[in-house]
Amino acid sequence: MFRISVALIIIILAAACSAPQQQPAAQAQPEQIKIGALLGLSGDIGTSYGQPQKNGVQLAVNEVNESNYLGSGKRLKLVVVDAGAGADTALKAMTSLIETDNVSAIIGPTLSTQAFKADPVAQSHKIPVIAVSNTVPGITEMGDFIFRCSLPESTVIGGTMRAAASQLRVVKVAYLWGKDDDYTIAGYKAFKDAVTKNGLKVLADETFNRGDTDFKPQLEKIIAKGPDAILVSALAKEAAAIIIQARSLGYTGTIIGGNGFNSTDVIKQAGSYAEGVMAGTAWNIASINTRNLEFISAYQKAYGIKPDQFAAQAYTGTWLMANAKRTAGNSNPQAIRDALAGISNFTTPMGSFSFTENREPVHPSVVQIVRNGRFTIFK
Ligand code: 1QQ
Repeated sequence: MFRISVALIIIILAAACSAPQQQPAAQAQPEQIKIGALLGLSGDIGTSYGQPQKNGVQLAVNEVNESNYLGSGKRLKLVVVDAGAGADTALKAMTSLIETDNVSAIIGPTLSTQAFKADPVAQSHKIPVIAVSNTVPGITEMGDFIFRCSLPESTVIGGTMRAAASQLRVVKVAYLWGKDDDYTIAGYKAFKDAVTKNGLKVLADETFNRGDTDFKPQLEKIIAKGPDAILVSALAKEAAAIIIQARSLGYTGTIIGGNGFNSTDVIKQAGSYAEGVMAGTAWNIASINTRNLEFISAYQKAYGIKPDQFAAQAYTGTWLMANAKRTAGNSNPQAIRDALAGISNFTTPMGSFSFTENREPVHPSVVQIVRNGRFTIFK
């Protein structure tokens, strides 16, 4: 009896020891590759630029992760910070992304004015940056870790003014530009170059400051001279107010803007006054390349609204960064930088994309005009 009991206990113990483990096998945690998005999510640029940019970045990160683009076990981890609307806030946010969050690459910041202050921090830490909306000359000259996928204002405005001169027979023009922001100053200079190249006649040259809301004194002077077109270099909030006030004062000529006009928020704010407004752009919703159609439909599905140029560029910049990370095969910022520099003919919603050896974008631009409340391609 005793022997049977001992044998039974031994059998039970042996069975218990060899029983399969009940705890689930420890899952290997995916390797997190941190990417920072430094975007102007508040102040006068939050709704017009920062928000669509955030949507674009987030959509690309989701797609990269869901498709296992970086290889199994590797995931992008997105850290979004608000760069605010000014240069000092951008500098602070850039410093915290690099020194506290330890990101290995950065998308942004929204304004060139912010980039000139914040990007030197990334350059000195040798962390690669892709600007997705900076259009002022000199951005990539800050250093070999600074790239951009946003076409410089000079490229885009040149095409717009050629089209205005040849197709709309614009001959006499007036300038209205912001004199305290790097972008609005660069836009003015680009307009001036294009005006000279096309042999146009300048009737007036008026300025304003960022944050101004009343442009009637300048517009009255301009309109009294009778220009065929007013060339406006302004950020979104001022752009919408200028369009509304020019039309309210009875101006019926052409209003031409630069990159600052390319937010759907400008058209929304200006409503029917925006009809006929022209602007050069790096991207247009009517471009029917397959990658663009995929992007537009994914964006609409995710957010229930249509993307604009700022969303498209942020989405593109994030995919470029993901591609560089995949090529690099690790999170080493120097390896990511080198892989970015080698990108050529990458398929994006903006067309086939390459960087020049100076880290500037190469892809087609388009001229657009507002018709029936939306941007359409000007032909
Ligand atoms: C710049 C711009 C602005 C219009 C971006 C929103 O082009 O600051 O360079």
